[in-house]
Amino acid sequence: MTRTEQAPPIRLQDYRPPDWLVDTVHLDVSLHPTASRVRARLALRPNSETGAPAPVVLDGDGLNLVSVSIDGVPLPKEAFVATPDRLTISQAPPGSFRLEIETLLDPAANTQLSGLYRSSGVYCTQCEAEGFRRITYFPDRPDVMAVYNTRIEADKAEAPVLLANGNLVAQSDLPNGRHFAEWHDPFPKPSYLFALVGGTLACVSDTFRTLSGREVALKIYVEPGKEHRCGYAMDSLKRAMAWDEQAFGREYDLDIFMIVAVSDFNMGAMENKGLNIFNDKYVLASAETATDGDFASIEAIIAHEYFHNWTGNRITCRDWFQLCLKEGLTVFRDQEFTADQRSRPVKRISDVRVLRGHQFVEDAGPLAHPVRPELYREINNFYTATVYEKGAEVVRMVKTLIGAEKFRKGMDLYFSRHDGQAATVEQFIRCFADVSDLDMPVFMRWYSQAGTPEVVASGTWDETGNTYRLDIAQAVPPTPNQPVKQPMLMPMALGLVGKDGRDLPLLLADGKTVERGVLTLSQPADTFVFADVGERPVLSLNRAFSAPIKLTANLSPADLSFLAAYDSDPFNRWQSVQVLALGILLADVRQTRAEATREDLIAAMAEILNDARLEPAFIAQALSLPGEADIAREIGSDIDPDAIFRARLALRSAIGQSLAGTLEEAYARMTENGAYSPDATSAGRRSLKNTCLDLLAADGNAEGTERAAQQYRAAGNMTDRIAALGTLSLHDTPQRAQAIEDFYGRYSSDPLIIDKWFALQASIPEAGTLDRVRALTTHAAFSLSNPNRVRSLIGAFAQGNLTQFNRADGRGYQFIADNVLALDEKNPQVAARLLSAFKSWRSLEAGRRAQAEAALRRVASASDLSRDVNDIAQRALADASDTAASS
Ligand code: 0A1
Ligand code: ZN
Repeated sequence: MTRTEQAPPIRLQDYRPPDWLVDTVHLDVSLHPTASRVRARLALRPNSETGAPAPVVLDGDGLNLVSVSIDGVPLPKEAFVATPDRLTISQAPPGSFRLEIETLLDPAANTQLSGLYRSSGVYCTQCEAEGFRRITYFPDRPDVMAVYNTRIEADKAEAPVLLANGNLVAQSDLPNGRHFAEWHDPFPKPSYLFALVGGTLACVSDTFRTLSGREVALKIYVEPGKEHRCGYAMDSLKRAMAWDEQAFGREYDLDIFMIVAVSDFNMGAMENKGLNIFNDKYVLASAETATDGDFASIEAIIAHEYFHNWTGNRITCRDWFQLCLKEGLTVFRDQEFTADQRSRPVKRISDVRVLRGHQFVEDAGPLAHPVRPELYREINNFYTATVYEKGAEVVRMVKTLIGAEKFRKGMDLYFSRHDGQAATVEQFIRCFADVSDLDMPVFMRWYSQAGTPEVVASGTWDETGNTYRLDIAQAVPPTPNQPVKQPMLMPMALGLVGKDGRDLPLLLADGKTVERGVLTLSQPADTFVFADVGERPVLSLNRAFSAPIKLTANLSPADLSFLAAYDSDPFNRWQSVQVLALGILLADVRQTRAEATREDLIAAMAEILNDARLEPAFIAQALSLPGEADIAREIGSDIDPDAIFRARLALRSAIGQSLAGTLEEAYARMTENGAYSPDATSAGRRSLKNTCLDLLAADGNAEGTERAAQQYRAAGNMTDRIAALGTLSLHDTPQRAQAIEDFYGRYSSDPLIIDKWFALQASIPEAGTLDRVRALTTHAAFSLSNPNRVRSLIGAFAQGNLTQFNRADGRGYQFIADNVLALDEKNPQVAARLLSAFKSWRSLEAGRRAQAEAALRRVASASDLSRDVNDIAQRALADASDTAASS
């Protein structure tokens, strides 16, 4: 089979327990750049659950077998069949036995960055989802959990540091400049959590005392010379460890916890047991090199990987369809951590921005899939916003539906009932159903039905009866292979806001109570009548975004302005400004009249800007309009990205002009001269300051541009410098050219900072950008082999520059298609992610749609495509009414 030919898909309904279990794995790895030898000794045992003796069939991927033996006796050639992708022993001995396999690997040639590879001279592994089979033949599925012992041997000069999961049990020098280290991990784990590292690395050490008083050694390994940039990561780790004890009662379980930062990594980071491996972008930070956003990402990702120790590692997934069991839950946990460490409302707003900007877009296009997919061809393509972000929303809804106390009880039950197991989503939700009245079968639809529910709410006050009637209808739109949907069970947090801004009591006319301010919806249409409502209230619905839905409510511009100023729910204050803005932007794009005027919006913003009780980070969010992708999503079809850009620019300019005085004042007030601190309050002040800077320059006036140029030159930290450069980059002036050149001169020796320079230039919404990006692909600092470089230049262009990727002449699509094909030969995972930039192509206007389709078809018809890219291309092109490609 060539790479392009399609293997049959993997289906959830076909799940069968493994025929063989592995109790222990002894790995003996001898590292060499082009010829690393791996000896694996597996203790295999027939799975009593599956009955009859079965052949041993082990997964491989591109493997080169040297030898195989059973219980110490080499297997004759006719006793097994080995291909690069599979090892089959049809006549296995009865009962348990020891299987020894030797394979030979070429880490230097491994450009896919899956399995064992070299990153800037450091040996490392990436085994999720199916990378372990690139190291040795194995039942590479998460429900096979084994205890691992890993012995690594290497040239001491080349790899003085040798790490693997668990605790170090032995190490010693060997003849000929070689040495070895042996690690033992006592916790049974699936193969995707295996890791080893070897190389020249510096180590930053600390310790953490657990709640029960055990001392854990903490180690962060980085490229020598970068130790001073690990402080924030270490601090975040210790705070995450303490938080998990307090919020979830979870203590760390090994005596050592290690993090290794590498510069070539397909994703953000990986939760290997006791040995997390990170993209160095999410470890290294200092005031001079990293922005407030980078610091926040580091804190969140360090926490995320650490939290996986319980949600993912101690309790793992039965199969890859259950991916959201670990990812959705762990994202929920890291979101809660950040909310507690920083500002809960601001965190909620930024999470919802991400959800709408990525997940809602995915859910509305050809790549839409349920939180738990029922079928896949390439699992690496399902590490998506839907599995992660919508997956987290589903867990959040459980908590909102049953309340914090029962939620904690359910979590405790989950940990005690399933510790050490490979579990399913049903088993997880069952724990909550067992401690509450959660209607589990109906709630499970969140896992099986794709698409963003559309909810329409209408409230009316009856003056004579002093009642308020709320009608709420919901529908879930059709998605690929799911034309018809059932209603969802969702928590609807609400308030009825009285004239003085205070919430009126929520008394249902039927005598039922509204617990914790949350209604439960489960029908296509629900009606609630509230009693004793003595004044016309303003409806504040879906507070804190209690359900991940698209909501339309009968609120007038006056109601929205009122909520923006007075709602006790900060999320809905922000949301009301967004709704006002969206109405104006959509009307501008469609050339219709908006209900709300620009003046309404600007007055609402002014009110927030002048509200001294609000935190600056919140104000910054309220002054930031919906993004171009949000506007496109609301429009839904026949999208003209240029019209969207023009409308948004015009509105930003109007805000900047009308509020100039107030914005200038706030800019001055938020400016600090002291030493940089990455804490949330200081970051919030910078965020507001830089939002003001940008709005003041939106219309391109000379004073605004000069202010940005000035800030660029004087900046004492990366946040202020890159923000100023971002504002300058939107205006084709001599200051921009100067600053772009200056930036490269200052930071050319630091690839992570040059990534910002690439991304910024790739995001310029101007016709010249494509040629600029094309030229930058030949820049000495660029490389198609490094995922961070690819994402910052080509990825930023495709995902973050709506007008230029979607150029009417189709050249943006052609450029991305060319790069997907070039990249596919090196790194299919990253190539497939880049191709998913086409996920909204069907909603474009006809001309662009045709251009995008042509580019997609060119990719789809290329010979020798990877399974990764082929899968995305096929699904993106599948006709909405045609189920052939995806079923
Ligand atoms: N489990 C990691 C993400 C991850 C997924 C796949 C990878 O390689 C294909 C690497 C990392 C997390 O959630 O952080
Ligand atoms: Zn994760």
